[in-house]
Amino acid sequence: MTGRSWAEPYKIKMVEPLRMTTREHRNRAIVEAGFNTFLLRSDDVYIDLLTDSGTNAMSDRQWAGLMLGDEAYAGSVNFEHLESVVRKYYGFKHIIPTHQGRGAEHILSQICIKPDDSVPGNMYFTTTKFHQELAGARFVDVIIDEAHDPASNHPFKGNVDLCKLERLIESVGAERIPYLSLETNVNMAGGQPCSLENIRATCELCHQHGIRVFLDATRASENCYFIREREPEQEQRSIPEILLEICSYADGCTVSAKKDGIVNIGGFLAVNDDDIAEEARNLCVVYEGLHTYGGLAGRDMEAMAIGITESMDLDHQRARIGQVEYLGNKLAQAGIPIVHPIGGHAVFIDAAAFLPQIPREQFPAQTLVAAIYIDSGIRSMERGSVSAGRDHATGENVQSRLELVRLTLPRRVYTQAHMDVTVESVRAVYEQRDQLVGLRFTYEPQRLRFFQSRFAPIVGTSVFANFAFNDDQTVQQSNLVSRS
Ligand code: PM9
Repeated sequence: MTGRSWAEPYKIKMVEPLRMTTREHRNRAIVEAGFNTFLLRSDDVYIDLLTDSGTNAMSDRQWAGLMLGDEAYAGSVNFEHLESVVRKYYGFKHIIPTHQGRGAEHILSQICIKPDDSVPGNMYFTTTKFHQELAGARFVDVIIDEAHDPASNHPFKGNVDLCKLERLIESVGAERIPYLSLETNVNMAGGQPCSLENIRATCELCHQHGIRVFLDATRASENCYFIREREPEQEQRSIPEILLEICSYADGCTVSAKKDGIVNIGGFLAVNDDDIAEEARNLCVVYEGLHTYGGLAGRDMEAMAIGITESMDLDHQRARIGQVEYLGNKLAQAGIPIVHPIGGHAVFIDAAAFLPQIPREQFPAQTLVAAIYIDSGIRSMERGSVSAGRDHATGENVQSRLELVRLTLPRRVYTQAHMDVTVESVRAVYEQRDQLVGLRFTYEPQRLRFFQSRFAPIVGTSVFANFAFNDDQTVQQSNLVSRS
């Protein structure tokens, strides 16, 4: 970026009012939600930084595209548009639409994985790993060590450690590795990119051993932006050029288009192999819908085709990632421990450093998420030991080295003022951090537990030790104050 300020390359045409609540109301709401922000009503949320998934603002072009929805059961023209856009930007031969990313992960895992296989990947993603395990595989993390260190400033913390990968191939044999799962802009590491050089080298090593590589290209265009910014000799290239090169090394990809595809719903699986594609179309019919709509309305596929095209624009990425940087820099300047470098889709707070008095088994990140919500109504997400879940084979809690809170920025939704308010709230909680107490499970679901689990504070009724309220205290609608 130059020395001049940047501004969003769009103006706002429609607004959605936000509602502020009182602290008492929020304390009641988080208790009712079992201290899990996934279980809050969105009406009780002021600034929603839970996720960038499906929460993006569509453009006027995308909304216009909805009106062009061809809702024929079979052979929708919107599918043809989507297919041509995915071929153009990702370069893969076959595309199978799915209702969202995990639909594509399910199909790919069921086709490629046999029981007792090992699937290496550059850090796990919750739904991706879950589908791999459901199909019988063991996930093996082969990301570089720096990815597990919030303070490391490595520019490409998403990179695969080729030595770890070679050791795995030697120990289990290439025939027990159906594919390597290569995530662009690694979510759980803090939205950290992979370098083009590492992607090339990883794919080469896999292919030498006859192992396929499937990208999780959910945030691939954001990864391309970082390659352009940080990798020597890439700064003159466009995002589509870099993306095509990345995909040219791989055998296919799964995508949740709800992220950098800027839509509210949708995803796809794309592959080069004819046999995998045939089987995928077959499974699509079973689990998603006909292979030309994959669980989506025609209008959703149209919005996706346009959204993918918009995500290739450099100014869009500069403003999007620039906003994440703005929030991250302000938090860092305030002394808040965050993951460095600042990632693509979110700022990740290092909850272990923020709350050193709370042991890991009392879930410091889950506690911090609840505390930020109580302070301001800002909703964030735990990305630590709760998300890591239990080992599929032993049932033991997976020891997550990262204990993070994610402040995730939906694309084109919030302004710089919302970022300032967020910084103020995190600072306010930081000033009261000594008062925070940890959490224990009161309900733990068997699968993807972070979505639906419930907690209670270790002592008292609130994660703020000095905040108590009576059980018979009812919160009236009049307690709500609207913010105009
Ligand atoms: N990611 C996120 O908030 C939404 C669900 S988990 C809270 O980050 C990657 C890298 C993702 C992802 C979802 C999926 C699954 C796959 N890969 O949610 O099924 O970040 O569309 O995609 C979420 P779907």
